[in-house]
Amino acid sequence: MTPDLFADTPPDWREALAPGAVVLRGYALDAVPELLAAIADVQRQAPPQHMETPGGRTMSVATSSCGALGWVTDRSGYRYSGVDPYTGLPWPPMPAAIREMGCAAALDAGYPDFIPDTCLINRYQPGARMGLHQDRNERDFTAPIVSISLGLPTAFLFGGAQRGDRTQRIPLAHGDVVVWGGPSRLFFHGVAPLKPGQHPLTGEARYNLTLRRAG
Ligand code: MD3
Ligand code: FE
Repeated sequence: MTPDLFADTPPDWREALAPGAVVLRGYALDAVPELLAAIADVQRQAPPQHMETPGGRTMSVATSSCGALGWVTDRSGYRYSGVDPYTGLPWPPMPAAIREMGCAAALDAGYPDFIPDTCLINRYQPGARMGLHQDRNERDFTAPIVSISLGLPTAFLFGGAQRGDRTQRIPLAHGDVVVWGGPSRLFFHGVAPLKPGQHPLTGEARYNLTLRRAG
């Protein structure tokens, strides 16, 4: 038998962030044209909106969704809905390019059975941010969440199971994919304000796609 010195060495594009959380650096780069076309197609049918939080504030991030369900917020709370409150129509179907990227990343991170039923599309323009929160509107926390970052870079704030736990700042760049499962699935997290800049493919914007099993 030939000893393989590298057999147990993880590839250098795979970084463990916390138990269950894996960053796949540059994982989506080859699929960027298809992913950006898919985002444009969804946003044409479900225009991004600055939704209102239950506390009455307007989100700085503009959101839309695709798939059987979409994440919505208004004065009555955060939840998933089968209907886009802006158009009154069902959400557009999830484009194959988005679903395939999400499933491939989940498989590579150890979740072969991930079947997403929604993808939330977050658009950040300079100054837009997301405060520290947990994602707990989904029914089944054993399914991971896959996030794909495109366009301008940002700092992702990643805490722990308690709101007061210290946060680490994780840079997320164009093409990075993160899979959040296991204990990290319910960790507090947020996004620092987007710094002004121009990205050659997205202009003054960062897009984040989060694929989830919500229903
Ligand atoms: C860690 N979005 O939409 S993606 C969100 O960049 C959200 O737009 C951020 O947080 C964004 O809810 C972060 C990364 C992410 C998504 C869900 C998570 C990280 C997570 C759920 C649990 C732990
Ligand atoms: Fe979140």
